[in-house]
Order: sequence, then C-alpha cells, then structure tokens
Amino acid sequence: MKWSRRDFLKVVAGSGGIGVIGATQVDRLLGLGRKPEGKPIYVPTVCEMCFWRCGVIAKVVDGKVVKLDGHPAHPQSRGKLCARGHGGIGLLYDPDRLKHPLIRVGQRGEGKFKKASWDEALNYVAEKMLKIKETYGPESVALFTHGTISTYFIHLLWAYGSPNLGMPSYALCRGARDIAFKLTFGAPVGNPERADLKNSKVIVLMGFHIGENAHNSMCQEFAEAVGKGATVIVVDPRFSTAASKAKYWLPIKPATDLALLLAWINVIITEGLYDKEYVAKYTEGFDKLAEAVKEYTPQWAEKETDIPVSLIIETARIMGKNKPSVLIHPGRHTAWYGDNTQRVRAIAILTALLGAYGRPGGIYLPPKNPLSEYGFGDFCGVPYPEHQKPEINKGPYPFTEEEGVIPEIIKATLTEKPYPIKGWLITGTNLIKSTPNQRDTIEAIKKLDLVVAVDMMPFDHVLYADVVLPECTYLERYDDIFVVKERSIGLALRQPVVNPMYDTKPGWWIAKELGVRLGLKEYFPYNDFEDFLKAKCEALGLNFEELKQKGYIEIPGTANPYINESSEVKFKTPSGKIELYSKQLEEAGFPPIPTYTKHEQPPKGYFRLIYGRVPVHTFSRTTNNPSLWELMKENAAWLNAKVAKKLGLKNGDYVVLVNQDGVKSNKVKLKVTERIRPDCVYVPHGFGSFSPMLKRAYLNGADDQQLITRYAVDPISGSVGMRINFVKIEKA
Ligand SMILES: Nc1nc2c(c(=O)[nH]1)N[C@H]1C(S)=C(S)[C@@H](COP(=O)(O)OP(=O)(O)OC[C@H]3O[C@@H](n4cnc5c(=O)[nH]c(N)nc54)[C@H](O)[C@@H]3O)O[C@H]1N2
Ligand SMILES: Nc1nc2c(c(=O)[nH]1)N[C@H]1C(S)=C(S)[C@@H](COP(=O)(O)OP(=O)(O)OC[C@H]3O[C@@H](n4cnc5c(=O)[nH]c(N)nc54)[C@H](O)[C@@H]3O)O[C@H]1N2
Ligand code: SF4
Ligand SMILES: [Mo]
Repeated sequence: MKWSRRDFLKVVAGSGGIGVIGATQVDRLLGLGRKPEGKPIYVPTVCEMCFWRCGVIAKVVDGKVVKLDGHPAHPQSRGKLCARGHGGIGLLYDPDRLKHPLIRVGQRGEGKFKKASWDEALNYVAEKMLKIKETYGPESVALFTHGTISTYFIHLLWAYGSPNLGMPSYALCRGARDIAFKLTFGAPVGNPERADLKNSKVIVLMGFHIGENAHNSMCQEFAEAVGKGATVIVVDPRFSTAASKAKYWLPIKPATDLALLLAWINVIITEGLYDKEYVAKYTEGFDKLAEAVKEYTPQWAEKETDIPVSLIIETARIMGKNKPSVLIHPGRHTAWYGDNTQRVRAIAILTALLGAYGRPGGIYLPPKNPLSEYGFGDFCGVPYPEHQKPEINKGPYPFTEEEGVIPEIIKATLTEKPYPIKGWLITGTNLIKSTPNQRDTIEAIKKLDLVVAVDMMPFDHVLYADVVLPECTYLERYDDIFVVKERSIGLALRQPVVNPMYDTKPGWWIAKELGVRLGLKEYFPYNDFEDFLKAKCEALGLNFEELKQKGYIEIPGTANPYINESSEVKFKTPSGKIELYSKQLEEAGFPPIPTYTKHEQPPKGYFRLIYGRVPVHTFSRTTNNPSLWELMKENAAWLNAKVAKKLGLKNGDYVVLVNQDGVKSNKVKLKVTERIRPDCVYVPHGFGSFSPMLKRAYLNGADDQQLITRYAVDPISGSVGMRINFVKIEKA
C-alpha cells in the first residue's frame, strides 16, 4: 500500500492535527490588499520552528515570503512540512516581533524599555561583562541557550572563559536518554533518533506521543509502518493520538514505567523469547540480568502499573515473536521522574535482548561520517582559555555532559555557592517556561548584575532583561552549515530568503560584535558570514554555490544502517559489547542493572500533573504566531469524565489548578474526556504567557511550568524530572 499525504495527515490530524495556512491569512499578514503578482522565486533553506530542522523551499514574490514547502530531497522533510513549518510565515510577519535593541528603564520584570542603537546596547553588555570578569572572574557569567544561535554564543562563552552553559534540550529533555544509550551501546540515539520506524513490525511508544509530537519524517514513517500493518503498543496514562492508531493502549499508572519494562524483560527471558545468538555474540552481562529480573514478575508489575498480567505477557510475546523488527522508542523528552537514566537503560536492554539494535525495524546504526569535524570554533584556530574555577553547570552528576543542568546554575546564582554567578546571557530559550520552579528563577534574576536576552519575540523572560538584542528570524539569515545525520550523512544550508526586517541582526553577527567589544576579536575572524561558510565548504570538500542552489546535498556511500553479521562489530563501550550489566554505573556507585524505585502517588483530592505537546505549537515559541494561534489559541486541561462528574464540572468550564505548594495557575478551560486516567490532569505545555507585549499569547490558558515547583533530579545524569507535582481543581 502506498501512503499519500492524506494518510500522513490522518495520523497527524488525530487531535486537531496538521493545519494548512490559508492564502487569505498570508495576505492579511503581509498587509496586502491583493496577492503579490510578481514572478515567484524559490529559495531552499532550513526550518527552525522546531529542532527537527526540515529542509524548506520558500516561495518569494515581490520580496515577500508567500509559501513554505517541504524540501523534497531533505530526508527529514521529504517534500512535506508540518503545520508549524508552514507557519514560519506567521513568525516572520508577526507584528509583535522585537524590532530594535532595547535597554531596560523600569524594574526587572516590568517590561519597560527604551529603544537603543546596536552600538549602545552592545557596549552596555560588553562593559558589564568586562566588569564581572574583573571582579568575579569569567566563570561568573552563565549562558542559557537553545537552537542554532547556540553555535555562536557557546563559542563566545568559552572564548570569554566560562564553562557555565545550560541547554534546556539536555537535562530538561533528552540528556538521560543519551547517557543511557551511551552506557549501553556506546553511542547516543541521535537527533533525528535512529529509529527505523518504516521497517518496524512492532512499535512500542512509552509516553512518546507521535502525531502530537510532530517531528516531520518521524510522523511520515510512523504512518508508513501503520499502513503496512505494524502492531502499535502505546503506554500512556492518556489516550494519545498515537494510541488511536494502536492495537494496545496500556493506560499505565504514571511513574511506574520501569516496572512494566522490567516485567517485559522478565517474560522475554523466562519464556526464552530473546535473540540467543545476538545476545551471545554482542552483549555482556546476560546471566546477571536474568538473575536480577527474576523478582520482577508480571504479577508484581500488575500491582505497580495497573496493567493486567495477561496484557503484560501478551505484549511481551508479540515483541518476542516479531524480533528483531521491534522498535521500543527511547523517547526524547525523557525528564520524567528521578530515575530517568535507569528507565531508558531498561528500554535499551530490552532492545538488545530482541536483537533490535542495528537490525531492520529497530534502531539503525549511525551513518559513516567521512567529513572532517569542522566546528565553528575550528575556523578561528585559537584555543579556548582554561577556566580557573570548577564548572557549576554539571552539578555533582558523574555522567552529565557540558550542555549542563540548568537548575544547578540557578541554585548557584541564588546561593552564590560555590562562587557567585553575576551575569546571564539568555539566547533562544524562554527560561521562565522551560525551567521548573519559576520562583527560584525569578529570585535568582534579582541577584544578577546583568541579564541579556537575545530573542525574536518578547516572551516572558525578556521582561526581566537589562538589554534585549533582537535576532532576525531563520528566514532572514545565514547559519552554520548543518551536518544532517539521518540514515546517510548530508549537508544542509540555511540562507536568507528575504532581508532582515526592522533593526534585527543574525546571531552570528551579534556574537561577533560582542566578542570584538570583549577583546576577543581573534575568535571571530570574519567580516561576512559567507567567509566562514565558504571556508567550511572548502574544508568539507564541497562547492558553496552548489549547496546554496540545492539547499541539501547527500554524501553518497555513507549509509550503514544494519550490523554486518559476517564482520566483527565493536561497540564503543569499555567492553566493546552491548552492556546489559554496566560496570561504568557500578564503579560510580549506581545499580549496574536497573532496579525499581517507587515514586509518590497523588494524595487524596489531588491529581498528578502531566504535560506534553500539541501538533500545531512548539513549546511557548509559537503561541503568539498569528497563523498558528488561529489554529489553537489556548490550551485546555484534560480531566477524566467520571471525575469531572463527581466534582460537578463540565466540559468547557473554566477552572484554576492549584498545586501541592499552593501555587495557582491562570484560568484554563476544562476538556472532559474518557481519554485519560482518573488520577491525572494533562496540560499541553507552552501556554499562559504573562508578557503583555504579546498580543495573542498573553494569558492564553495555563502554564504547566508555573505549577512545577518541585522536581526530582536523576543522580546519574542530572536529568530534571518534572512530573512529580500534584494539583487540585478549583472553579475559576
Ligand atoms: N513544564 C515543562 N517544561 C519543559 C517541557 C515541558 O514539556 N513541560 N519541555 C522541555 C523540553 S523537551 C525542551 S526541549 C525545552 C524547550 O525550551 P525552550 O526552547 O526554551 O522553549 P520555548 O518556550 O519555545 O522558548 C524558546 C524561546 O526562544 C525564542 N526563539 C525561537 N527561535 C529563535 C531564534 O531563531 N533566535 C532567537 N534568538 N530566539 C529564538 C522564542 O521566541 C522563545 O522566547 O523545555 C523543557 N521544559
Ligand atoms: N508539535 C510539537 N512537536 C514537538 C515539540 C513541540 O513543542 N511541538 N517538541 C519537540 C521536542 S524538543 C521534544 S523533546 C519532543 C517531546 O515529545 P515526547 O518525547 O513525546 O514527550 P512529551 O511531550 O513530554 O510527552 C508527553 C506524553 O507522555 C505521557 N506521560 C506522562 N506521564 C507519563 C508516565 O508516567 N508514563 C508514560 N508512559 N507516559 C506518561 C503524556 O500523557 C503525553 O502523552 O517533542 C518534539 N516534537
Ligand atoms: S517538524 Fe515541522 S516545525 Fe519542525 S523543522 Fe520540520 S517542518 Fe519545521
Ligand atoms: Mo525537547
């Protein structure tokens, strides 16, 4: 059966789904009384409406972007875009954009600014940064960053001499997953994830809601697999869009997934359903694993998870029968409870037992990379200075990486221990929405000598900035070349589709201008970004003009999806094998095989607060986008129908959520539904902005982060579990 765009839409459209941005809407955005009539030109570029980074073909008429389509050759778009990708035009022409540099005149948080020139604003920041360096040392400046702008600002931070970097995409997102996969297989699962979805016969999604989580080619491959008859098993306390495509929906009691995984491993081993040859050849520690999981019987797991024994056994058998083409998706946002690394380790172990790592339909292998590593830092050829003080950003977590644990930096700022942090650079992340315990974040800001926000939109955190530096959008700028690591290696170029509007500048320019003012000129040896791009292309053996014209170039002969059984395979773990039993964890004082820990369940009268994605928005960043706002203006809190009846609440009622610490949400509409367990409330993430500078997003529903005053940090990875908060419901 051949899958068409319509079938793709069916998957993605499950819950309000994909939206098509109408032509009249574009006209309105452009402020045109009529459609542009000139001859269209088509410019290839790369999307940044989320971090899947699809290839885009932009249609430009009379200097205006009138349409965005998926790049047909780019493996992550395959000729299609999701609603958010189409909605890039709404970002470009959003009248609420930051239009020129700003310097604060009121109190931090008040959002009162005066217009400034770039020179004034950059000099202000550089002066303060030099002062902090002189008084406290460079380590006292921290950077919070997300997205492509990170390339330039991490370079600037390291050149300045600070290690204190925090990326929300790490400890608040995929950090635990990367570490668990490295510990087990010697390599992270990658971005895009190396999930061989289109060839899977069984797909297991644990709290991973494809369709609402709208990563483009992943949705396309999921649709393809479903079309070919793959069995889908969805483990989620909520009947997600993916659950509507599933044969099995297992409405698990939240926080107990590790019990289910251990029981599945138990059944696979006791019933001899594992891939014996693969396990013998490629793995280490099987006997110890078999011994350790004996206690985790399906009978035991039923009590923990609320999933009947018969279903635990039946689903395990289906996996065993279809091995190795079984994809147990490792997830992406894996920051759930305090044991995230061990939970994802259990997924990795189950994957290995089924022989699914490096086999069709499981996790494919990384492509062969013939390219020399040529990062942004390599261009200048000047080494970074050594920092003189310990890094705060990694906390006490032995396996965490340089991308850091944001709450550790916030804690240090508050306590001034082990040393004071006095400056924050915030680039491309809405720290207020992405980070738990907003009160701590706001209190920490009060202690700072400098807060800088480099953003496109006046989101919540911008209100607290001393200086606001407006970046132009991805449609108006060059960025560093993307090395795409899908099944093959490819190179993709983001290039300006139109000239920057207003007095906005690209991130590479802002970082360079700051660098020059900080006396770090040798780290930024370019005038124009094309100098850098051309040098990089040369180093990579590529023709820049060809890349500009095509937008995406694949490097032939780099695909390496499956294990070649006839040659020796070495995993990049200490033993060279897949480590079911992890000596690295043992040596660091952690259980070498995942063990189950119980988490607290909601007290009487309270519900567990869970959250997730909606297909037409990316976190908070799109909530003011005129096109996407029209598709979904505010969020609604999901509540089980029987519970609602008991509480005397109806669908559409406005309520306030109050958490265990007495913190109240904005008023939010109630979605009364059978599609959620009675012990949970589900709030789509990213809504409820309190920035009055956003005409559409201002107070548009509830902000889940406001209610996340508590978090549980995973002692292995520093992953910040945010699903340990409980709420009760009051009528608004
Ligand atoms: N409660 C809760 N917290 C979460 C999550 C959750 O689901 N619930 N999800 C977690 C996850 S998985 C992640 S990855 C993080 C995401 O965290 P963030 O990336 O911080 O998410 P956003 O809220 O979208 O904030 C993005 C900010 O960057 C700006 N921005 C967007 N594009 C650009 C650009 O090109 N240039 C510049 N300069 N600025 C830009 C936007 O205007 C916005 O202010 O949040 C994490 N935190
Ligand atoms: N449209 C859209 N797509 C996106 C994004 C976006 O902002 N918008 N963001 C992208 C990014 S950076 C990331 S990290 C991914 C995140 O996407 P996912 O990795 O899929 O993560 P979440 O959005 O946190 O997933 C929430 C799901 O977990 C379920 N859940 C809650 N608690 C539990 C539990 O204890 N057990 C189980 N089994 N399930 C539970 C919720 O009901 C919900 O269905 O999405 C990416 N794709
Ligand atoms: S998945 Fe959608 S928003 Fe993300 S990069 Fe692709 S088109 Fe853009
Ligand atoms: Mo994420």
